[in-house]
Amino acid sequence: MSQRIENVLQEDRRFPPSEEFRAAARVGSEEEYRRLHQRSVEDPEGFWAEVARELPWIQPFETVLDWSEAPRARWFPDGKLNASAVCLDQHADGERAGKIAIHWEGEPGDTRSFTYRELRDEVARFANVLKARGIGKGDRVAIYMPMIPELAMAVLACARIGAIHSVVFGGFSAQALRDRIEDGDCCAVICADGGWRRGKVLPLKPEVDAACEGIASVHTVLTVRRTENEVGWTEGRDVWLHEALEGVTADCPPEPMGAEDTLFLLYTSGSTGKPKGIMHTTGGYMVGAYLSTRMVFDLREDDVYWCTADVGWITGHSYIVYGPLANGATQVMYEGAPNAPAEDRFWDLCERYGVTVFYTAPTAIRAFMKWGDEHVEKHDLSKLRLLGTVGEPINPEAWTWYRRVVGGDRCPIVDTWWQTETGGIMITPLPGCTDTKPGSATRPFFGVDAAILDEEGNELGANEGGFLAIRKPWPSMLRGIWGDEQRFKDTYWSKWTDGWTYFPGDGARRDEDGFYWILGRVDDVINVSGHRLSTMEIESSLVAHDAVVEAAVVGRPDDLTGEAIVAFVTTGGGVEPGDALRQGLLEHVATEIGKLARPAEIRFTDVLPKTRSGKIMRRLLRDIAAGRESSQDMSTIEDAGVLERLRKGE
Ligand code: 7RM
Repeated sequence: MSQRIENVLQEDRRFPPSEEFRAAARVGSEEEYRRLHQRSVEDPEGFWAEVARELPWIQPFETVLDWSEAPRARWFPDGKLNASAVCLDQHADGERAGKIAIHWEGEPGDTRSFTYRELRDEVARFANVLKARGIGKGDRVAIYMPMIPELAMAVLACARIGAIHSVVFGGFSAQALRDRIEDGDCCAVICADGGWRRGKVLPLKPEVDAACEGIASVHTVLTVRRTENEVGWTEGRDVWLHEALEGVTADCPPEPMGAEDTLFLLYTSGSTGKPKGIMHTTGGYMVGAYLSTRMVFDLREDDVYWCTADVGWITGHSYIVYGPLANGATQVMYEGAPNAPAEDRFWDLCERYGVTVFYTAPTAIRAFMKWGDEHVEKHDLSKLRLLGTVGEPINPEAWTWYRRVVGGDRCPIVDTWWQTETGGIMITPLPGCTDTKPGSATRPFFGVDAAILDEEGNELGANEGGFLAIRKPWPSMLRGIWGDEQRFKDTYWSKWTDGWTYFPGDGARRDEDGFYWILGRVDDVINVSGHRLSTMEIESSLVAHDAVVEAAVVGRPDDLTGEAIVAFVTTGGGVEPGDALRQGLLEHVATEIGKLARPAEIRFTDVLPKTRSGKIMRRLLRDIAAGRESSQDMSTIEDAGVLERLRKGE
């Protein structure tokens, strides 16, 4: 009982899809969702085999799933395919040859577009350059680049020759890059001379040089020229891509890969210790990325899709590179910041390219809210038909703003819950059939057998907060942590004793309609006098107050109550932070949730510490609230100055 998370926030609004949207959607009725979902969990092998057969296999699979060595799953183990052929060749050699795959725009406003045939040829030449450097199947290649087309090409070129890519987000430090190169024992690094960010050139090559210093395994550093930036050069090791491409042909047949061959590693910073190299394989991952993109974004042939994530995160892997391209979609890719040169850059892009499906993160949505409606309203966004969000729980306040101001009260929102480890979207609305509720990721995707369990593994009832669990393997699930089998088992498969129920580390509740409400990481739950409260719900309540833009809630040790609630709050709308507002906020939380959820302390701040992918770093705030030195790995923090400012107390 005491393990449960209390459910304190009530959200009753519902937003059904319009009849028009429903009528044209891939899944347009409740009955159809139920039928398909039921089939997918009662006969997962039958369901996934059908989906998988929609992809072009080099050698068809006969076995669908081998779960005999759980938790290590093998999907389609006797099949062979190549991810770059799935993304490119099937379209380049078919009806989509002349269709635009990527409309790219640099921050300074320069543009490049690639049809599927052009992209395939670029990737094939890129792959030949890698081959000429002796890189081949199973080798690990680190990629450290800005959001330029060559980033997607580098990823696909690795996939084409069977090299395992390990993309490291271009904003990470030299040390973070070095750790990842060393852990993966990479033989090459692909980078650029720099990228554009907020009107300035962000140099990348010096970081690469520092990261590779003294690492014998790295025999090649391949650099893309983007900014004409001066770069250091190591003879023998360093190669310019444009020079290496001279005279290279586009004749590079895709390497036939076993479905269970590793496609990529992607590092996630765990709560403690060194980052985990999450391993994904080729067949299952592609099947998951393909189907989820198609269904969740309800993709149609003429859509112009834009996911604003960086390819350095899993969202960029699955929903910029592999999923949209596997579906033959046209997408927008943008290099720079959302406020460069002005706060309307995203909406300007949406208008000019006629974006129809737009996928972003709550942290961005809250920034747009703060910047003001006028930046959105200046632009014609009438082509938009669907909005998505991912990365954190989205508070109902930001959700309704997104729907009203960006979506013109017309576009459904898909709030998609998933992780680096799950490879693809797991809990999500299907936009043509789900009546959405602001703040809820709604229901499990096809093939996902989700549940809310207590500490002992008992399933909890409606509206009881507990641990989110996944009870069946799914194709795009992680296959391991690079070089650390034990950590893989301990982290994800040992919460319950059966050894095969997946533990994502998030708390959640399921309401009376079977809708899931993600309550945040279970390490973030606060225990006040025996009441286990989700930080997310208190934050949502604070953000619902007119003066609050963003809030982060943490617990600090308290002799009397066990833990006391500390809220870090950023304000907007011209309201002065101070005692009057503090009092107002306490009353607001007391009426919305109850006295028990009232913060013991409210600290106003101009910004919150976030990871580079935009997630609030509550662990760090916990240390600050308790006046402790932080044990956390700071290399993942977006703005290192935040810390000093918070410590000094506003
Ligand atoms: C895709 C991604 C995973 C963690 C996950 C959650 C949180 C992600 C949502 C969400 C509530 C969402 N991968 N999270 N999406 N929480 N609602 N729609 O972000 O590996 O970087 O992070 O992010 O806590 O466990 S990730």
